Amino acid sequence: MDFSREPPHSDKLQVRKDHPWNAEPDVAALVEHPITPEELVYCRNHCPIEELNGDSFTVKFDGLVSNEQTWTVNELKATFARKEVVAALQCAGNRRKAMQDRTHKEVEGVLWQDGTIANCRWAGASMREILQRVGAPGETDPRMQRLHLCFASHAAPCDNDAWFGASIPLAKVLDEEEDVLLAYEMNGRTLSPDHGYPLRVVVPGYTGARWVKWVDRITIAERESENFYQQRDYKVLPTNVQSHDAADSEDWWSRVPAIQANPLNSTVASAKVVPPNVLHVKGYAVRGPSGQVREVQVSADEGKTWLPATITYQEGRWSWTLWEAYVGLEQMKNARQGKVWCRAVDVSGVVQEIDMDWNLRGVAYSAVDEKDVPQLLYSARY
Ligand SMILES: Nc1nc2c(c(=O)[nH]1)N[C@H]1C(S)=C(S)[C@@H](COP(=O)(O)O)O[C@H]1N2
Ligand SMILES: [Mo]
Repeated sequence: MDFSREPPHSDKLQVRKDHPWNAEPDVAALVEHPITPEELVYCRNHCPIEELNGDSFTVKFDGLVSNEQTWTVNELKATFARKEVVAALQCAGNRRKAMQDRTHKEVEGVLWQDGTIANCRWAGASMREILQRVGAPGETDPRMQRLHLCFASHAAPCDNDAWFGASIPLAKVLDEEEDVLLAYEMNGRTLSPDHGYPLRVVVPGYTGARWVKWVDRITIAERESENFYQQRDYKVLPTNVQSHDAADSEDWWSRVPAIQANPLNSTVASAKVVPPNVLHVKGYAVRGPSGQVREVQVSADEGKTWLPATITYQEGRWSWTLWEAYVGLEQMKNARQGKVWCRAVDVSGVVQEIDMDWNLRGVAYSAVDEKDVPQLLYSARY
């Protein structure tokens, strides 16, 4: 792989892997901003990053459409209205380290902490409108429930495949309320090379791996994307699959569905002592498949009692939720060994589970978060 043409990256991130470049922010700094500033947006790559030519770059729509089309970015902007959506982008590997620490068992993958999430204001063309223009099967078409929208990027060869690809159910895109975009802006500015310039897919509520960056081909198909990252990665393998060799030789990959929606999740991000005896705690939560976060709760007694946190930010259907809580230190047996737990509850009444089983790739970890108070105080940055 050729890493010689990498554009400069944010120096505010902690690098978890150099080639390809993978980095996340400190979570205490992250939760200080409702909309994540670009320099604190994590970056997850399976391939080298290049600054592509935004004037000549094109995206082709094909497959089961009546009217194949190829557009430049300027043509897209001229043809389709600009649509904005605030949505949290999150990697399936977010909190992977917590899974490893809690289950005392090694997981495979970049050892992400809690920082591979970013809440941004995305803008671009409505994918639904584009599909209508190219003559895609409509919502009343009997095939619609079986079809997939496949995204491909041929910008650079990846770790495990010659290109990067993903797919999502066509039904998700055809529903206007789902707000799927072909985006060219992040936080009011042209996308940067690190985050997909000139075009990336935005799939609110779905795992980051489906938000294909540098996307150059979009295809309606009867099958999911054939790409490695759709077929043989980003899956919650059963706990009894203990090694990659077993996953391959017993063909677990084809037996387990690809992760699509994010799980309901939350994290304790920072804490500060308010003298004499109160702990001010902050964190984030993120919605799962059954709706936006309604409530966040914290516990200072390892889950025996839960107190409601105050939600300080939430915007629309797809944003993350920021929260804070004041916990009396006397509620803890001993603040020096104390822990703060948090959990989210969504609008359907679904509550985060206390525990979650280990899986080989350490993906979709969404057990109740549990943080040591001394560690939180040590790493507080606000
Ligand atoms: N072309 C391409 N798109 C990609 C990836 C990639 O490696 N190549 N990584 C995916 C993954 S796993 C995630 S979590 C998000 C990360 O987006 P970000 O780097 O803008 O934070 O991009 C997704 N889109
Ligand atoms: Mo990811």
